[in-house]
Amino acid sequence: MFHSRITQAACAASRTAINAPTFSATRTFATAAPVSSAAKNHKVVVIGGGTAGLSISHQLLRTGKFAQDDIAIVDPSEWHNYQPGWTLVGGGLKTKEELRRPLKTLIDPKLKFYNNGVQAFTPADNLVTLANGDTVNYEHLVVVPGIAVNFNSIKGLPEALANPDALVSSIYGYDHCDKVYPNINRLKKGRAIFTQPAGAIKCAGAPQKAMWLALDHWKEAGLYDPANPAQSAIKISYATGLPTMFGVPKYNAELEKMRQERGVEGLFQHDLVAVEGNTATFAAPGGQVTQPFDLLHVVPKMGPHGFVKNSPLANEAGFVDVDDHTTRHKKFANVWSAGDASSLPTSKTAAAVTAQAPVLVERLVGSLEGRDPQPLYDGYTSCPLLTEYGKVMLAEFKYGGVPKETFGNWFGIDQGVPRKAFYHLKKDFFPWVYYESMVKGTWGGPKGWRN
Ligand code: UQ1
Repeated sequence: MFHSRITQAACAASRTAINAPTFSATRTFATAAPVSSAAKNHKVVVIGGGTAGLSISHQLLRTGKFAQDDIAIVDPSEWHNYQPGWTLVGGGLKTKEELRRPLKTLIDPKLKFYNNGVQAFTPADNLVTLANGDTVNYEHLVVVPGIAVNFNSIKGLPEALANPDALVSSIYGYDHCDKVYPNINRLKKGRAIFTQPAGAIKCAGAPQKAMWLALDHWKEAGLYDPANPAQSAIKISYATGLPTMFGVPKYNAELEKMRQERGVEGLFQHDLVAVEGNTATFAAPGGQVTQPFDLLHVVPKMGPHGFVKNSPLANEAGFVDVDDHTTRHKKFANVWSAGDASSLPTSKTAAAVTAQAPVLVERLVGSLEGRDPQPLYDGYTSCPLLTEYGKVMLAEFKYGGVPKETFGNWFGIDQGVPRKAFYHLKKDFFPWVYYESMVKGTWGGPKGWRN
């Protein structure tokens, strides 16, 4: 076989690490805090040490215009996860442990690191209150804490995920992503349902990536025949809160064709609300619908962190209210945002950050120096969509759902066609370049390496 999958034994072994005492997957932004008078002043305070936070902080530092502790990063996490890799964990292609690093090891010593949550923003006073009550002052604030995955948004889900006997799993989280592949292996017959919620999520293509890999696995195991799904041991349904397979018309047409050709039942505008035993309940246009399942892959609803949503920085939906093209806050000129926490109306991916970060950094530094540079973010984002083992459809697009294909432009190939070369980009190159370069501020995505 041309692809190497991790054995079930290795997956099972990795599962024991879930309960390792040193790890806490939940980003706890505590609200109760002792009063403290400690005040710290920084030129730039960056909220979040995720993909956007690390890229932006290090790109700022690499301009050479900042001294020791001029820039601070605030994040309560102990670990940094390469989240795009969790689909590969779901497919048995990587372990979750190899995708994470201790956050502090990724932060340049020239940056001040507050390993703490945020309690409140007071932008009128250029001040952030940390979870421990300390206050931090800034000239410019970059708010990039990502979004929260709300497992509690679906009744019965936390219990089902925690139950080792229930074939209910999710690639959306460190604690659960390594339950996905063993579950796929365990299912020998019956009905598998893969869900996607209505509303904004990280990487809108990932819910179906999990399904396409599972389908391919069952096909190889002789349990699923795409040409004859009715006679197959396993039946597959895709239940999505959205009206289509994908939000961009060009790629949606290919994926919808693929769904039909592969015999997958489409339950559109079906938004999962509850899991109970072997029954899933969906909110659908005509009212609630229940569906029996033998295996369920769930994508929970996601939304802004409370400390962003309940702050003066948020728009009505709770995202940091920035201009679509400049990444600058609409009301507070010294506040910026990018990535998942931002209001930027594009698909939430690491690829989007490769295009957003340089715009934010150039404009912020220009502003500190009294200049007004004019780079614009065009909405670029990408979804390397695994359609089977060994093939990826590299969807790349900008605002308006308009394709902006890197390799289409260079080599004249159609990225609507799943290809082996893109599979290796997704599985091997992106995880490597991410830790080697992107978190250090030297990766420009489709534009290649930057200084
Ligand atoms: C990218 O730069 C990147 O970051 C490492 C990804 O990781 C998740 C991506 O998925 C994509 C698509 C890019 C964009 C880069 C190229 C070369 C198309």
